[in-house]
Amino acid sequence: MKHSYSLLFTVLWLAIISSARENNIVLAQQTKLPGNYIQINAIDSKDEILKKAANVTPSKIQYEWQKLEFTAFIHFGINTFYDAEWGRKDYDISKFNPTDLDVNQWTSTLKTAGVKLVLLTTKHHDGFCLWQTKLTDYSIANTPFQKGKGDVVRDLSIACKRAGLKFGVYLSPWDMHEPTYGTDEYNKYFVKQLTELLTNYGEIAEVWFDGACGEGTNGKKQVYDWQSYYKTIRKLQPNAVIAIMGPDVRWVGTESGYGRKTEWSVLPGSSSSQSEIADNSQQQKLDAAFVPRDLMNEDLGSREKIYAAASLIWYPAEIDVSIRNGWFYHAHDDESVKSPEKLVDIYYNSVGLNGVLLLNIPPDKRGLIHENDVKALRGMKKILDETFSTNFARNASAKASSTKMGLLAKNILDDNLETYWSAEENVSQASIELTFEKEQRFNTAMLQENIPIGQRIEKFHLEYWDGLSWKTFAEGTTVGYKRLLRFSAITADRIRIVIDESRLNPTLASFGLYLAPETKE
Ligand code: FUL
Repeated sequence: MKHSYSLLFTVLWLAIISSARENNIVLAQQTKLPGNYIQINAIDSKDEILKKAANVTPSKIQYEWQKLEFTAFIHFGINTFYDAEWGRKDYDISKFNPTDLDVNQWTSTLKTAGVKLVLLTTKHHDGFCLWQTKLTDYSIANTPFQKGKGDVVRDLSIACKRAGLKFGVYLSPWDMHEPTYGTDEYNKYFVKQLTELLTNYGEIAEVWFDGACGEGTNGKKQVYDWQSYYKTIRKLQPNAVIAIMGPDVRWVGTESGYGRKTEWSVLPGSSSSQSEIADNSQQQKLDAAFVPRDLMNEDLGSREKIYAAASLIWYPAEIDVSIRNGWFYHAHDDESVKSPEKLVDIYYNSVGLNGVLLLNIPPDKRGLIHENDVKALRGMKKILDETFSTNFARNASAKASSTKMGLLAKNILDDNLETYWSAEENVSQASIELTFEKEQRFNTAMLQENIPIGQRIEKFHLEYWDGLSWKTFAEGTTVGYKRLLRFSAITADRIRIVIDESRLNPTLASFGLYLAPETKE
């Protein structure tokens, strides 16, 4: 999928630039400042910038989304029946006829796997619509499926609700089929499509805009009016996050399932240097803020990056990857469905690296999630359940080297993310010692910062007491919402969490130690 990947990046960058102004206005209305946006002034010292960075926080909808951790993509449509990925503009859509479509099988499979939100490709680049739209004939209404009365968006939204899953829509801005594509008219058409989807199918928790922008029937590419799209979403579904080509959630930069070892949710809002923007108006500075460049860069949020920023924004990472080689179902992928061990590895490197995992599971021509995918998901869940069922740190006694009044170390051991430990103001290095009643054996650790007040930890390590001295058994850089670490099993009755570097005083909302079963990868 290299072609889609580089195209996505190029278009992502260009389109975000063109929409920066409107994008910011929408955000400024949505969140109180400071919140998920802080301006840097030309006179700010490095210390002041660091302090600002430590105080950028997620908006409410960004935080709610982050807590979902594990979400699923469903790529399904006319491509499924043509063995295609990007499709064509002129398919004979009468070929769309799933014989056994069962959205409840999708939701029960996903729910059992631990998924919290399901995102459906309601229209991919080919333009075929999976719902009863009044706007085009190129839809499910003109297929033999359920004699033209079917509506996969309706059925899946109902099934999700029933299963207690959140529901989201992928609507491709690129539309190869729609004749108005490439003209201003198309932007109005797209807003109407959004309006149908966001009005008729209950609560929508995520709207996913792809960066691909190819040619339409007239050979032209579209200039997308992102502002009108965002406005429509904010108005009709204010609790929905707008992802990828949107201001709430960013693309991690690959489609591999692996995030960065150092993953900041606080990013420079613009890569312009302070001197470049110094003469600009307030509005221009705001306009430039949400122009996150270099999303594929290894370093997005280090001190070096934020010192050069014009503003700072909370822009968390979503990590999308398919359980198969393709995004759509192909029978030839049946034997190369990712193994449970590989999926677990992806989980550690996405959810465990301060990201939200968006795992694609494409239903087949029957309209069912294939047996091999079901099996792989079950296997993944079994390993994760076996690992995370017992937290061996749960009953430890906890003592911190520094404690802000009332924000005690023991708060990291309850299951409540709202209670947390904090070091005192101006203390950026601190440790928490945990003592267990008896020796415990573990090979996995979990740390969570209290991100509603910011992401701060830059470097940490974990130590155990071997009877004579403290020995390091794991280390890392950023923590953010969640950091998972795996290491060779340790048996100990005392451990220390050492925060080596932090932007302001560090916090931790949760900590756990677990024993994962041996896996192949
Ligand atoms: C890409 C698309 O071009 C692929 O077909 C797929 O939908 C993926 C999730 O995003 O940009």
